[in-house]
Amino acid sequence: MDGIHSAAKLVAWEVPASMSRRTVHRSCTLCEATCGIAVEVEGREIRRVSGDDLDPFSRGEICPKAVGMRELQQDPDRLRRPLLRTAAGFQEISWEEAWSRAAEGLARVREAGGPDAVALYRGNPGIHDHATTLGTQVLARALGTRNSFSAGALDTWPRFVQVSSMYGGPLRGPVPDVDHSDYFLMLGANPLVSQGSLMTAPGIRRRLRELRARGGKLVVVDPRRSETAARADEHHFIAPGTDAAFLFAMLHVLFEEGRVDLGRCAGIVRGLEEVERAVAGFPPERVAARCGIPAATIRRLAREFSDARSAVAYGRMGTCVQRFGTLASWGLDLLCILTGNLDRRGGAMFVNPAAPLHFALESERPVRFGRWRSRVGGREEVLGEFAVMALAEEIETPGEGQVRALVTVAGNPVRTAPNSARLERALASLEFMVSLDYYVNETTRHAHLILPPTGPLERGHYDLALYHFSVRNVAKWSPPVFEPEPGTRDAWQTSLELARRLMGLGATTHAQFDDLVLRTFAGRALADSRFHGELDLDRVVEAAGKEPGPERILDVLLRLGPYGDGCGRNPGGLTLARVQQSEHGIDLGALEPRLPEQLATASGCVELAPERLLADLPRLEGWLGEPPAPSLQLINRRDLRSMNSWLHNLPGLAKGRERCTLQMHPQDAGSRGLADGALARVRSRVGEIRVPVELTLDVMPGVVSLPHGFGHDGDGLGLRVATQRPGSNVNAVSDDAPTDAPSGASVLFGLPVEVERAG
Ligand SMILES: Nc1nc2c(c(=O)[nH]1)N[C@H]1C(S)=C(S)[C@@H](COP(=O)(O)OP(=O)(O)OC[C@H]3O[C@@H](n4cnc5c(=O)[nH]c(N)nc54)[C@H](O)[C@@H]3O)O[C@H]1N2
Ligand SMILES: Nc1nc2c(c(=O)[nH]1)N[C@H]1C(S)=C(S)[C@@H](COP(=O)(O)OP(=O)(O)OC[C@H]3O[C@@H](n4cnc5c(=O)[nH]c(N)nc54)[C@H](O)[C@@H]3O)O[C@H]1N2
Ligand code: SF4
Ligand SMILES: [Mo]
Repeated sequence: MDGIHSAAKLVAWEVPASMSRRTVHRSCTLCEATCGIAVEVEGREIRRVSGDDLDPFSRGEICPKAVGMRELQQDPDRLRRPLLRTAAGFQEISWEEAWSRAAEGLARVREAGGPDAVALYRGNPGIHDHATTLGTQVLARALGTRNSFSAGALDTWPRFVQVSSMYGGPLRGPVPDVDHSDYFLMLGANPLVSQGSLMTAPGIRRRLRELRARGGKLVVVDPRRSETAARADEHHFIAPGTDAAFLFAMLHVLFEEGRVDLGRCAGIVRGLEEVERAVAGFPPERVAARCGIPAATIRRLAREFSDARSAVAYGRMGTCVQRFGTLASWGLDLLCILTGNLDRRGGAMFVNPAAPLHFALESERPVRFGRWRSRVGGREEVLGEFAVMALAEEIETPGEGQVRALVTVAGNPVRTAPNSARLERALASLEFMVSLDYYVNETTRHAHLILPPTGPLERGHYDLALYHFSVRNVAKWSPPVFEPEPGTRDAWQTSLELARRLMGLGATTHAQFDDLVLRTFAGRALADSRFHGELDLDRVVEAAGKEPGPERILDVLLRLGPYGDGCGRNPGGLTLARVQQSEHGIDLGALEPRLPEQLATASGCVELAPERLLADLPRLEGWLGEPPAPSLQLINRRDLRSMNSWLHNLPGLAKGRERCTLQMHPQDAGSRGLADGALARVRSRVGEIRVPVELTLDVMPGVVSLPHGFGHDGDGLGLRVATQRPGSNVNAVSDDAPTDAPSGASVLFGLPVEVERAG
């Protein structure tokens, strides 16, 4: 496992070469790293998947999951045709019948209960496929429901709310300029396993190694000595949920010691005095004991950070899905800004994506939250959605607008959302449910219809969403490796077929509808682009050509983007065709300073002290004032060969030692009579699970760690490999009640649990 590069050899699967072999270069779509892979095929057989040495971004690096691209393509359990649930189980039906039945079933519920009676849930893999990203936008519009949900409230919301509040929109935040940084302070992220998140950085292990090799320093702050922490210059245990306090203490030191220096941001920030007042109450000596980090260490880290030639503070799941996720995310950016490291080489920098998608998430500028509220819980709308914890209550609670039907796209909320048993009961009670998914899994087993997309190597691919977070500006098109298998339909077609029917446009042909969709996207992209006012929409639509499909939209986004040909206004600029000519992808260069044009705030400044964030300070103060809870605190972890709740059905990734263990400090285990390997019962307000204990000094005393995404149990799953080693479902014990106030996101890490010997 040492060296991601050598993993390429591990996963290689060689057979003798033959004349008919060919190699297709493309990107791996299994995580956010977008590594280039070389797929060697013979007929429809995949002979080998390895790193693409000529990909300018990933330079040959891959991780062991890359083999999953082959196994997923070939998995006999992966669905190829639509399934209808009948009394005798799931049965294959024709596509025409499937689309019609799906649209009719949804329309029926909508007619009886209004548009909000149909809910939509979009899962994580949808952002790894441009056709699904764009297609589900069309579907969402056709459904017209306010009951729209995604994995966002289990993941990015605190960061997106903070970034929107400070810079004007969710995709406008900075990413670490890891390749040039001299000091990397990392809280609550484990990129050596996750491969980076909201930081698209293929080969992150190499990048961090290079940072240290050039004299830079990597400091990791995490309640677990993670795989990344183990390779850092320093690791500090921190008590879960105390990151905001820790970061405010560092900021306190900057003010106290006269170290505040805005650098490039001078003159374009607002609210510095408010920040000074806000952190005045957080001297290191006050928070040290609660964080578990000595005051002298906090002071030293603040000085080191401000003295470094360039420095960046980065956090991910551990600073998001915790009790004070938005405040912690705020603290990270403030630390960069107040030390002159925002928009500075080696600091936190802004990406300039070739195919910008800002308009897709920014219905207003600056983005506002809470424009409407959920019916039952009164939860605020965030980026056009409600937190997925509201889904169960909206299904359970009768009355006008009650959710009676659901569409899921590429998601498994019955395993990935907290209090999953409650959500599963709710889904089982629905009148109608449609899932666009590859598998019959814990969620889709409740669907009346499952509509699978084409295989992962049967589609073209562009990392539309992830390139908004890449640590270099890049553009790469991946051609399909194979023609789609006969009898399959792609995600785009299914989305549009459903949308067209739901919009009552049955008389419109698919091609006409595709034109309409193109025009809508092109209009929004044009209004958003630097060519606004210079080009008219007809010209843009005409430039995109006549071939239906999501690639026309991609072409428009590239042409109107910062490097685009402007549909002729900027000859020599990017078009999709030009991107396609570069087999290994195009490097558009290192991140460059982008202030102030990056900003979409009303003031045109970086808002250092947004009202929504300031308003959460009393909650933090109150919590710090209470004595810490006596129970153990549960945090989660990820596994290198897994991806959230899926990929467990792929034999090459499922093998190896048991991964679903409760990591526990010997001190905590001893006092409960738990030996290594013993079966523990983990209990919370919402449920209990049984799981083997793994004793380790790598977790902080008082903290226990479980992986997320397991629990492939119960009836009716079409996962023959995964069900052999089901593991335990952490979300059976994750409480769905606690939230991070400013974002409404779930608190998944740092939840209280009781652990005892299973009798
Ligand atoms: N306790 C706890 N809960 C968590 C987390 C945690 O750390 N701890 N992490 C959270 C995070 S960060 C996330 S992102 C979520 C993920 O939550 P979800 O998005 O709900 O779950 P996934 O496991 O990513 O779901 C993947 C589903 O998509 C299907 N799929 C894969 N590729 C495709 C495709 O191309 N098209 C279609 N149509 N379907 C496809 C798979 O078959 C599978 O059913 O989980 C969250 N939940
Ligand atoms: N192999 C693999 N790769 C993945 C995934 C996967 O499931 N498997 N999932 C993908 C997805 S959807 C995402 S969003 C990313 C997530 O990417 P990361 O956030 O990098 O991954 P996590 O493992 O969730 O890391 C969170 C870290 O936060 C720590 N932590 C927990 N609570 C706290 C706290 O209160 N404070 C601090 N400072 N730290 C805390 C945990 O111990 C853990 O080390 O990974 C992606 N990549
Ligand atoms: S790091 Fe991510 S993108 Fe790269 S090979 Fe592994 S799973 Fe694929
Ligand atoms: Mo995620």
